[in-house]
Amino acid sequence: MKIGITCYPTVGGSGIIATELGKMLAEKGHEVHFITSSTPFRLNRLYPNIFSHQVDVNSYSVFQYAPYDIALATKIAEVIKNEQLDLMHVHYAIPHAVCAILGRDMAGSDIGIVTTLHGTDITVLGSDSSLKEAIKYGIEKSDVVTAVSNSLRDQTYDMINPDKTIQTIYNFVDEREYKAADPGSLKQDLGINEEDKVLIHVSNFRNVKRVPDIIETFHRVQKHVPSKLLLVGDGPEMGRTVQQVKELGLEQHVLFLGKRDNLSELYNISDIKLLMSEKEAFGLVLLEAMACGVPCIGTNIGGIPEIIESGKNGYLVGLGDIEDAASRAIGILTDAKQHETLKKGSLETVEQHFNSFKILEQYEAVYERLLDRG
Ligand code: GMT
Repeated sequence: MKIGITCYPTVGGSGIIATELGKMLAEKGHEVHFITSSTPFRLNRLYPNIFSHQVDVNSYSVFQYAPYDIALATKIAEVIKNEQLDLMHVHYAIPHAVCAILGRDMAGSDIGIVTTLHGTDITVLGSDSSLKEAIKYGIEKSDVVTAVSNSLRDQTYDMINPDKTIQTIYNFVDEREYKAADPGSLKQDLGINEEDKVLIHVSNFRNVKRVPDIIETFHRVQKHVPSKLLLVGDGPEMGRTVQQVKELGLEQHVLFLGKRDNLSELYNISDIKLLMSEKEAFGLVLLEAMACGVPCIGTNIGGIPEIIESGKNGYLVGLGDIEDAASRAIGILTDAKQHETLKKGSLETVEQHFNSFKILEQYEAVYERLLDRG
C-alpha cells in the first residue's frame, strides 16, 4: 500500500506514534509518505521506502497569520496525485483531518482518510467554540476514526457528539528500543549513588501534567528513602518547577535533564515512573517505562487506568493525592519483592496489551477494509 501520514513532527507522543507506525509499515514493505512541516524527529535514518514531503508556507506580508493549513492541504493534494497514494492517515482532527479532507477534494480523489485522535484535540480544544464544529467535521468526514484509548473515544462522543463510529486502537512502543537492559555506568555518570533509588517524570511540562504534584510527591519520598528525581523534557511550567525545587531545598536531589532521546537508558536506571496529570488520553510515557520494566504511579484519569493496573504494574492514585502517591512510592522502593512483582507485571502488560505487532495489524486491517470498499 502507498500510505500518506501527517502528524506533528516535533517531540510529543502523537508524533512518535505516527513516525514509529510509518517505520513499521515500511519495514513490512508498504510505501510511506510523511507530509509534515519538518522531518519527523524519530525518522533518524534513511529508509528506502519512506519519503518525507515538507510543507512550505508562504509568508506574504499581507497575511496576518501564515496559512499553514491551506499549504498542508495543497501539499497533501500534490502527494495524493503525484505518488498515487492509496490512503491518508492523519494524527489529530485539527487541523490535520480537515486538511486531508480538503487536500483529497483538491486532488479530485476518493482515497480513504483515517484519523487518529490523540487527546488534546478533544480534551482541550473540544470545548473551544471556535474549533468544535471543525473538529466534528474532521471526524465525520474521515472514513475511519480511531482513538488511542476507550476513555478518549467516550470523551469524544460526550464532548463532540459526532455521527461516527470511533474505534480504539491503543498506542505501542518499539520493543527493540524500549526494553529492560543493563544501563552500564549511566547512574554513576549522572552522579547518582548506586544505592540511591531513582524516580523519573517525562513530559512537556505543561499545566495539565501537574508537575508541582510530582515535586511534592518526591519531597515526601525523599524524606524516607535516599533517592533522586529525574525530570526529563521541557515546557512552559519549567520555570515554576525550578523555583519549587529550590523552595523545597531539593536542588541536590532533582536532576533537570531537559529534552532527551536516550529515554530507554534513563528508564533502565529508574525504579519508579510518576505521571500525575489531570488530563491524559493515553500516557505513552507509561508504556515506554513499563517496557523497560519500570512500575508506574499515575492518576486515575483519562486513559491512564487502561494502562496502570494497581498491584500489577504500579498504582493508580486520585488526582492531586500526593500523600497516596508518596506512600505507594515509599512502599515500592522499600520492598524489593513488591518492586520485582510490579516490574514483571509491567513487562507483561506491554507484551499482552500493547504489543507493537498486534497494534500494527489492527491499523493494517483498517487500511485493508478501506481499500476493499473499492
Ligand atoms: O501529552 C501531550 O501533551 C502531547 C500529546 C501529543 O500530541 O503527543 O500527547 C497526547 O497524545 C499522546 C499519544 O497518543 C498520548 O500518549 C498523550 O496522553 C496525549 N496527551 C494528552 O492527552 C494530554
